[in-house]
Amino acid sequence: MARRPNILLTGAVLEVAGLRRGHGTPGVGKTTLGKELAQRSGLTYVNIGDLAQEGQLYDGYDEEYQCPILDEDRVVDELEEKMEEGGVIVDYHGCDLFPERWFHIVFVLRTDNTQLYTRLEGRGYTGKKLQDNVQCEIFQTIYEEAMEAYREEIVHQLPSNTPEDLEQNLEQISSWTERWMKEHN
Ligand code: DAT
Repeated sequence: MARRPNILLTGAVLEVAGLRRGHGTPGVGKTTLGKELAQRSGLTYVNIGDLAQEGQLYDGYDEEYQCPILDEDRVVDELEEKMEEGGVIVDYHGCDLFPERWFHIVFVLRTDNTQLYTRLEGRGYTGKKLQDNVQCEIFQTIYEEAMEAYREEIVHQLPSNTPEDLEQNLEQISSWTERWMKEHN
């Protein structure tokens, strides 16, 4: 069977417990991009929040953020076999829980704060949850986390503000995937 790459789509994340380990995601467009990319490229889209929900891969409950806490070890075990086969697009708002060897490329989606704020408000986020998510986008927490967790050459930032950005990101990642497959098969 042809070798296919594994892609990580990540985005804004916060340092404190709760959201990053639960399944609330900070609306930077990972799901939209990931699902469309899967359709175009034939790769398999995996949303870590949904996976955890389905398998109840939780370890306790975070009272402050009012969401379940992800059991990271069980998530990694659950995905190991699929990742070894290749051809998986992983969508999660954190990145240092995954083994480095899993991914051939990592994309960190960036949304301007004003837009992120509006989108999150539209989802009903308020108070501390809203503040923390916007805050961490300002400080580029996730990008730094990605640069530490993976080889810098494979970590890329993608703007995710407009439908035009989405289309450009799709084209860019699709052609990268085709090139990767030509080189590795
Ligand atoms: P995430 O999976 O990161 O939480 P999402 O894909 O669910 O984000 O998108 C959150 C919202 O933003 C959703 O209403 C769709 C919209 N959106 C996603 N990508 C966008 C883009 N490039 N331009 C404008 N809106 C976008």
